[in-house]
Amino acid sequence: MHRTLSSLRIAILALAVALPCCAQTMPEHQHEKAPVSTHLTVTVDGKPTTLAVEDLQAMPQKTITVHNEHTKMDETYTGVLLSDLLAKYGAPFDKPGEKKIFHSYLRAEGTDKYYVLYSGSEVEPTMHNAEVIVAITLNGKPLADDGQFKLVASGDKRPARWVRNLSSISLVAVP
Ligand SMILES: Nc1nc2c(c(=O)[nH]1)N[C@H]1C(S)=C(S)[C@@H](COP(=O)(O)O)O[C@H]1N2
Ligand SMILES: [Mo]
Repeated sequence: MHRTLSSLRIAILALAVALPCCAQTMPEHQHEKAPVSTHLTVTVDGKPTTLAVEDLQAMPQKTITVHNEHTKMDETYTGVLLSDLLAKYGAPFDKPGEKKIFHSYLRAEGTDKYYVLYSGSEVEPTMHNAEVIVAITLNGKPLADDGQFKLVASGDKRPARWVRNLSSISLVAVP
């Protein structure tokens, strides 16, 4: 009898310790921390160029305000249009270049290896209404935990294709 009581006490104690820990399930929009991105590699025609945040700061800046469906907040991002980056590093969207863009996809990857695809046409503002930028600030401040670069698209209903801690973008032609 004595024995049963004390093991019951131990069981209750163990439950009391374990419960608050199990209750800490993460809200849907929260995420594991990824290593902070400090460089961005842009690859066009298999040729990689590694950029620092200063390289993007020196380019024309684009600001977009988007609604983050997970945080339920409006967020204002500033950075460089992805199409400007592609044009600068070998994929201009001009008459000779447009076929290449039409036949290519973009693979954008974060430091945690999370990656998403966009089609070439979808990131080209002369083709598509929504804007895709490589952001370097959020609400006027550096991105902090989201790294130095974050891919943000104004046309998506939820932020799943926004890539925090963006570390590489490749334009890949589909034969
Ligand atoms: N690097 C990286 N970016 C990512 C993810 C990820 O796991 N790693 N998850 C995506 C998904 S599925 C969502 S819903 C949003 C959520 O980001 P937030 O919590 O910053 O709003 O980030 C997207 N970008
Ligand atoms: Mo998500």
